[in-house]
Formats: sequence, structure tokens, C-alpha cells
Amino acid sequence: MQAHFASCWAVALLVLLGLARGNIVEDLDDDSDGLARENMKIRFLACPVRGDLDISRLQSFAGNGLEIDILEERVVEKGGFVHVLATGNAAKVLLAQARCMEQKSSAMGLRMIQPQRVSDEIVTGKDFDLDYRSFQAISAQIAHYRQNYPHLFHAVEVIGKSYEGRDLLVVHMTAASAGREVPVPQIWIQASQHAREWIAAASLFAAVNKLIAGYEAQDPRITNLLNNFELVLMPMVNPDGYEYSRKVNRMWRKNRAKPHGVDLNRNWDASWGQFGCPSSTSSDVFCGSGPASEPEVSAVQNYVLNRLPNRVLGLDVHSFSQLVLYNYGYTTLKAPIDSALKPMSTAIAQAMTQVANQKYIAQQSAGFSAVCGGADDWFYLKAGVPGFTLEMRDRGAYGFRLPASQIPDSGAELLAGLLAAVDSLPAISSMHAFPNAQIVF
Ligand code: 0X9
Ligand code: ZN
Repeated sequence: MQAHFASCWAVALLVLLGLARGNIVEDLDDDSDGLARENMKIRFLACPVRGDLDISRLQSFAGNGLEIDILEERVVEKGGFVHVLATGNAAKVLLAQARCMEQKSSAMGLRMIQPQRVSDEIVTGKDFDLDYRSFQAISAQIAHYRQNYPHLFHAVEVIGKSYEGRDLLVVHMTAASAGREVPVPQIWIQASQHAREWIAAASLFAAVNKLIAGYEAQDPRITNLLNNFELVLMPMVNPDGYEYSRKVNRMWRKNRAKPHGVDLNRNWDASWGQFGCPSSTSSDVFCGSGPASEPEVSAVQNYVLNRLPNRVLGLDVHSFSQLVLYNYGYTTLKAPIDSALKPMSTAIAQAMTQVANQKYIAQQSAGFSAVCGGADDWFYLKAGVPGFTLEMRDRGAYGFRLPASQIPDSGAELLAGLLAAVDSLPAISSMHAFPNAQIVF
């Protein structure tokens, strides 16, 4: 977390440096005339705020669908300004009603922080990985898998509804024969608890596409994985927040529960709220009114506990920082299976690093950020399986705004990490009984 705030402020600083040098604003769009050009032009504003609550009020000015991108995640001091990128009518509203002021900035600074283009196109198949996709397109891709590869995708389930009523979708992927007597170990992989971490879901889909291609090409490791395990995939834990991040506020983190959203990765029923849950509902890490108070978290908890008896592993995909985080995350004390978890996470990090020479580092989760109510700890403490948080690309150069061109490589890294994790499961089972005690590797 701290690393993210630091990088965010670094971006703001970069812009301010541009200001200090007195550079001239340049248009970033290639449109040549009239109203369209005016509406496309990105304007850089500074808006006065007194606290986090004011940022929420600022967002409400723009309303759904208007381009507004608030650059700071929160107000660190008692008052001051936040910087906002806004286009067309959104900028006009902010200038007129929120006492925002237009700023001049360096063209370079603006290029770095310009909003990512948001595509609503429905693309299925391999080309899905070429861009970040809407929730609708994500749902279509999942349906496409089931329809086109029924030998690999066995069920698509709606395991609940999000706060705003979107489907919480889970898809099962395996090539294990249905009639076999020994239970098939299940690996749960979830992504996108945090709205702005677009690369999380995108990486999972890219990894799935590589699994399909690898299975068709009879890649031995992939065939072995799919013949002997069931992957239970939930690419979009927080669809409401994700859509809000795409359409309204790129830096949104939480779900969209009233009044100001809940940080889902503080809401799990594992040492929930013991420390670090701010009383302010507008905090970016607000943990909710109780353990699993949020429909997204409670749906996953119920599903994993009741419907995945053969679970052996839980992976929670996030961004950014390139880290492989292992239990515990709420305390720096070591988990009872630390001597297996530590080498396992090192093996995962090494495998991810080898894909494209992007350094991934293994670390105990609490060493990165000690937090209560995290999914990784819930997997271990309540679901009885090791829980890893994977922080995907990058290490701060783009941060959450990772270019879509990096999706395929990031997917390859996730897949390499998964394969390494599976190789390490025998070491875990030598000192840990999974919920289905019949499963021993
Ligand atoms: O703070 C988080 O929720 C995760 N980092 S992120 O920047 N993606 O928000 C890290 C969670 C690690 N898990 C625990 N500390 N339990
Ligand atoms: Zn996250």
C-alpha cells in the first residue's frame, strides 16, 4: 500500500515539476476540429478539498460515464488540492461547481497520466488479451470458453450478486475425467478484488488462453496440470468497482457499497477488524461493518467452504509491485507451515521472474503490509489451504495504469507461477492436511 501511495504521489510530483518549469499545455488528441475536439481535450484541474469525503463529493459531480480521473487517492493533510483530469462537460462542471482551477502542466506529465482508453468492444477468443475489457466482455469471454472448449470448461456458475446486482461468475477448468475415483484437487484463483488493478483479471484471462493453447499443443506441464487438477477461476470479484474505475474514477479501489465503498481485501472473516480498520467510511481501506459484510466476499467464502471440498490452494491476484506474498498477512509471526510456504513462494517468484526477466520477489504477506481481513489469511485460517497474494506488474513505472501491451507477458508470468505452485504442493501436503484429508500428493 505505502508503495502505491508513494508512486501515486510521485506521479503528481512529476506533474508539479512540470508546472514549476512553466511548460505549456499541449493537446493530446489528434482530433482536428470543433466540438468533438473540445470534448476530447483532457484538462488538468486542481480542486480544493477538505478531506476524503470531499473527494467522494467530487466524484459525484461527474456522474457515471463522464470522463473524470482523480489523481490522488486520498488527502493526506487536513486540506489542500487534489489534481483531476477531466474531459469536456465533466471539466466544465468541476470548474463551475467545485471551485476547481485549470492548471498548466508539461505535455510529458500529461502523457504519463492521461486516462487509459476504455474499450466497450466485445471481443472473445485469443484477441481478448489485446486490451483491458469491460465486465460485459469478460462475461462473454467466459461463455465463449464453455461453448468452444466444453472438454476443458465444465461449469460456469453465478455464485452470487455484487452490491449493484452484477453476476459473480466462476468457471471450472479441468481435463480430468469425470468418472475417476480419486478426488481431483481444486485450485481456487480469484482476481480483481481491487477495482483499479486492471491487470489482475486481464492476466488471469491471458493465462487461461495460454492454458488452452498449451493443452491443444500437448505441452506436458499444462496437460499434467489440467489432467490432474481442477482450476476454479473467479476473474472478477469486484465487478461494480471495476466498472466504476473504467468509467468514472480510474483510481477507485473498493466495491460500490453505500456510502463510500468497502475495501474487500479487509473484509474477509479472518482476524477481521483487529487493527487498521479506519472509522471513516470514506477511507480507501475501510473494512466494512463486520466480517464478510460485503456480498462479494460472503459469496466467495460460502462457495469455497461449501462447494470446493477438494481445495488445496488459494491464489488472490492483485497489482502492482511484482511480489509473491505468503501467510500470514495479519501478523509477522510465522505460519505453522512456514518452512514449506517460504520455499514455495520463492519457487513461484523465480518461475515468474524467468518468463521475461521481470523481477518478482517472495515475501511474507505481513512484511509487505500487515492487514486484517485479507483473503490470503482467510484461505489459510478458515479454508484450510495456503493462501498467496500475487502482486502482478509493474514495480511503479506505470503502476495501476499498466499499458495493455503488457497483458500477454503478465499472463505468462501468472501461468508460470501457477505451475511452480503446483510443483510445490507435495511439500505442503507432507506437513499439512487439506480439508479433504484423502488428498496427499
Ligand atoms: O493491501 C492489500 O490489500 C494488498 N496490496 S494492494 O496494493 N494490491 O492493495 C496486499 C495484501 C496482502 N495481504 C495481507 N497483508 N493479508
Ligand atoms: Zn490489490
